[in-house]
Amino acid sequence: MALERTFSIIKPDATKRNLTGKIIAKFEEAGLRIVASKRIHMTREQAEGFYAVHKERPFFGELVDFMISEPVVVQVLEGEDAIAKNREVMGATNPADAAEGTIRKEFALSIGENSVHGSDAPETAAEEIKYFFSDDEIVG
Ligand code: IDP
Repeated sequence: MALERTFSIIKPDATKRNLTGKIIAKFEEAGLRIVASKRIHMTREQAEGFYAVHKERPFFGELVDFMISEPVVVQVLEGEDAIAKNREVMGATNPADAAEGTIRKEFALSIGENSVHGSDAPETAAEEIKYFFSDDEIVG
């Protein structure tokens, strides 16, 4: 199987509780390689643009407020089947439904403050990577 890249965000609830390293360890243990990484404080415009697909959802305002409440760590993860592998390591959106050993089971606080974002398909992965990274920031 070919190498694939996916986009990840370590969300404000996790950076605030100093869980960045523990979450990165989960990615690496799953065979995902971090080929780009930066800590940023998203602007409201950036967060609204990133989550534009959810703008009609009732939780959109709450989600944007949360995503700009603290810094986040945006990353590109590379590996075989990286998109599915990352979704598996993340666990279900709602930590109450997440499997044992997943990031959201161990660390997430709620369905909204759920510690990580990960792309859900090749098209969104490509778009999301481009939204935050230029080609020269990704070192495979
Ligand atoms: P995903 O992050 O597992 O792909 P999505 O359904 O795409 O889940 O939702 C995007 C993000 O929106 C979630 O990770 C979570 O932070 C937030 N979210 C989803 N559902 C709710 C909700 O019911 N209340 C508050 N926030 C939510």
